[in-house]
Amino acid sequence: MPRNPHPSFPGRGKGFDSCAAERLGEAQHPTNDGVNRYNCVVYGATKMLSNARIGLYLAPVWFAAAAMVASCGGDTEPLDDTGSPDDASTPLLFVSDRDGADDIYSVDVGAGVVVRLTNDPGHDVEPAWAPNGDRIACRSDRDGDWEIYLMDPDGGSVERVTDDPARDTSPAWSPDGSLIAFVSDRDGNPDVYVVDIASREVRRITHHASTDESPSWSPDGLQLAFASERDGGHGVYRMDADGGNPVWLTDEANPSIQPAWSPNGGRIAFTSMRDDNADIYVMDADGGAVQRLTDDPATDWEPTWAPDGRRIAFRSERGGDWDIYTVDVVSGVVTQVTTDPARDANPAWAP
Ligand SMILES: [Ca+2]
Ligand SMILES: [Ca+2]
Ligand SMILES: [Ca+2]
Ligand SMILES: [Ca+2]
Repeated sequence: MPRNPHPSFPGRGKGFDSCAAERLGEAQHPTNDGVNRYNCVVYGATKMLSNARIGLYLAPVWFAAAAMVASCGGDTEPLDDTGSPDDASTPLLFVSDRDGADDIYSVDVGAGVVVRLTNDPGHDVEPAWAPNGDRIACRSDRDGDWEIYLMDPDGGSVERVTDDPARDTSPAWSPDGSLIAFVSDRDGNPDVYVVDIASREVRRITHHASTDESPSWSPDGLQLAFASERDGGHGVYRMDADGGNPVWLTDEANPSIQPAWSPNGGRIAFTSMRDDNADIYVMDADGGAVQRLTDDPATDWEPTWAPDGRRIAFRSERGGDWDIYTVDVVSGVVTQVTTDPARDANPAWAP
C-alpha cells in the first residue's frame, strides 16, 4: 500500500512535487552557468501611477463594491475591514516568462500597468515584499543554484542572502522585517529555516523527515503556518516561530497546501482540492470555519492576501493559460489581473 492515500494535485496526472517544479519553471528551463549577474534593471519607461491618482480612479469601484456587500444582507462579515480605496492601488508582484526566462514583474491591480523588475538569464521567482515595502525577497538560480535574494522595489541593488548548494526556496518575511523564513533541503529533505537578514545567521526550524514547505508568518510574528506531508497527506499546519508545538489544521482526507496568514491574523488562506480540483479556501487560524472562495474546474492556487484583507490574489489556468486573478473574500467576485498569454505565477501583494 502506498503511504499516501490521497489524490495527487493537478498537473496533467503528475503529483504535487512535479507540479511544484513546473510552477517554479525548473522543468522547462536549465539552470544558468553560475556567473554572477547582478544586472537587474527597471524595464520600460512606464511608471507606476501614484497612489493618489489610482485612489481617485478606483473610488467609484469601491463605492460600488460597498453597495453590493450591503445589499447581500451581511451574511458574511468582512474578514479584515480596515480597507480603504488606497489599499486597492498597492502593486502586486508576480513571475512571468513573457520575456523568456522567469522574471519578476509588478502590476497595479487597479490600472493594469505592468513593470518588469528583473532582467537576468536565470530564473527569478517567488517574490515577497518586505513588511515596510522597502525591499523584495525572491529566489533565483542566477548564481547556479536556488538561493534567496533581496532587491529594491524597482529591481535594483540585488544581493544574495543564502549561500548553500542546496535548494533554498519560498522566502517569507517576518512581520518586523528582520528575518526571512525559507525552505531548504540542505539537511537532507525540505525543512523550514529562518535567516537573520542582518547577520545572515541561519536557524533550522522544522526537523522532520517529510517535506515541510510554504512558511507564512502570523502578523504578530509568534507563529508560522506551513504545509507538510508529515502525517501522510498534504496538510496545513501552524507552529511556534521556533518550530515548537506544530498543530495540524486541515482534514487528513483532503490535501491542502500553500497557507497564507491573513493581515489581521484571524484567518489562513490555502489551496485545497477537497472539492475535486484545486481551489482557494480560507479558514480560521485554528482550522475552523472553512470557506471555499473559488469554484472553477481549472486549477486555482498560490493565494496571497491584499493588505486590507478584503481580497486574495491567486494564480489560475481558467482562461486557458496561467494568469493572476483576485477574489473578493466577501462577495466572491473574481477579477482577472494579467492577460498575457505567457505563464504568470507566484502573486505577492504589496504590504
Ligand atoms: Ca542554494
Ligand atoms: Ca522536513
Ligand atoms: Ca479550481
Ligand atoms: Ca498568462
